[in-house]
Amino acid sequence: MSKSNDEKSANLFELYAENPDKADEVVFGRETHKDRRGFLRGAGLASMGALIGTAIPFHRNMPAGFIPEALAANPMKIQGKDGLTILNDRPVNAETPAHLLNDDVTPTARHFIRNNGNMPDSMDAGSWKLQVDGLVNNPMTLSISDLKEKFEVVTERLVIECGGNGRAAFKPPARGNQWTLGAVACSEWTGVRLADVLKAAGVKKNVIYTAHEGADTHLSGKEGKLSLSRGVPIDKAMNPHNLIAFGMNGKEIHPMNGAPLRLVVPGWPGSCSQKWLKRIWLRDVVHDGPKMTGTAYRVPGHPVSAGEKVPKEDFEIIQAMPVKSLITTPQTGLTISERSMSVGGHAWAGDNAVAQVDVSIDFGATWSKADLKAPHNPFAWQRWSADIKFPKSGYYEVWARATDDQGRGQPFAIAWNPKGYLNNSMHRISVRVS
Ligand SMILES: Nc1nc2c(c(=O)[nH]1)N[C@H]1C(S)=C(S)[C@@H](COP(=O)(O)O)O[C@H]1N2
Ligand SMILES: [Mo]
Repeated sequence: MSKSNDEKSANLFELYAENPDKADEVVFGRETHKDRRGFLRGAGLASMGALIGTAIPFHRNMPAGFIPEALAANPMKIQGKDGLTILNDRPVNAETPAHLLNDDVTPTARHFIRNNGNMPDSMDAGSWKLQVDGLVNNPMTLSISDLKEKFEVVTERLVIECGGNGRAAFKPPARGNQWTLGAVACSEWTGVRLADVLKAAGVKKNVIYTAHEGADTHLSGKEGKLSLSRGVPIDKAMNPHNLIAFGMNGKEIHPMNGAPLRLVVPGWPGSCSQKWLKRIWLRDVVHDGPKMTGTAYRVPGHPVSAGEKVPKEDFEIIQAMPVKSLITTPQTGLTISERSMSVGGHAWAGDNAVAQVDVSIDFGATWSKADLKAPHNPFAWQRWSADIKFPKSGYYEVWARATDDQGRGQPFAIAWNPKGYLNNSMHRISVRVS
């Protein structure tokens, strides 16, 4: 297993102060080539350029472990990303404030980033190969043009939410990235159906699980060691809305979101959606890759009290994500002079649809039904909106609560679990009426 997230999250600058060579390696990639004088070359230099947003003509003059001022002043202005809150720079983890997630289709610039390891050194679409093997009748090695030629290309809006979204609200706290609300997005993905590719490969009868591998490398830099390799039961894998995607919002996938090829397995923890996808391996056992075993992406199979120690064998693999909603407009903390206001946002419900959204302005004493739209396609989030009237001036909170088509709603309190997953407690914003 990897080191704890706390150890990993040492600040970029601390890391550079301690060991500049190591820092270059973890920040800019394992294959950070240095010549004899320690100058950064190759993929490492390319990654630095990507962070800065342009090439560095005089890079030969930069000493080892040198942080360009552009990064020092604004440590993580990631090219092609806008307004994200950086939680961790080693590896990069960044979330999006709720009010910047108001679009029906999340722009690439606002799509969160969750990296477990070092980004791959090469993300060249032309030479990319995907291997489909294991318990299949026809093992295949496919280029991206093979995928486009042999299979139907589809475009869908699909929600990806990190299993740890909302962890920051856990008391006592849970280790790991302290996501607040914004490790979720609904971008428009273009690719081929995972199910079509698996059918072409001919899945053998004894297959029970997929295993996904990406080209990113473990933070330790150890050769051949994967940072994360998860899988899903074959039934879930065959859902026609899972995509092997090569397009994001009408363009190529952003490097940090898995270019040039990734899985999108909506409804389940984001970790099932392998980025920089290189291999799909069909297995007759529950996959046991990194972050599949132990307590990773698992919760106790029974309710526990906050802070309780839970034996390992009580943990179960997280499957569908629970029903949830966000208030994306207005931004929390607003002061208004009128007594009425529109609120709105999105709601989503794992493998299910959202049936209803309600809002309250009196701390949950009374609720009124919001207007709720159908999803653009299954697994897209659903727009909701409501007009609110405030009885007098003062401080209010607007709460939103979604209910799925099985009658399951969002709780007020967090269902605490040791690893800080699945916090779907209600989102609330504050409003002052003057
Ligand atoms: N290869 C690879 N795939 C990965 C990860 C990773 O670290 N490596 N992180 C996973 C996790 S935990 C999440 S939540 C999603 C996040 O996708 P995004 O970074 O595009 O938002 O990617 C998943 N796929
Ligand atoms: Mo995640």
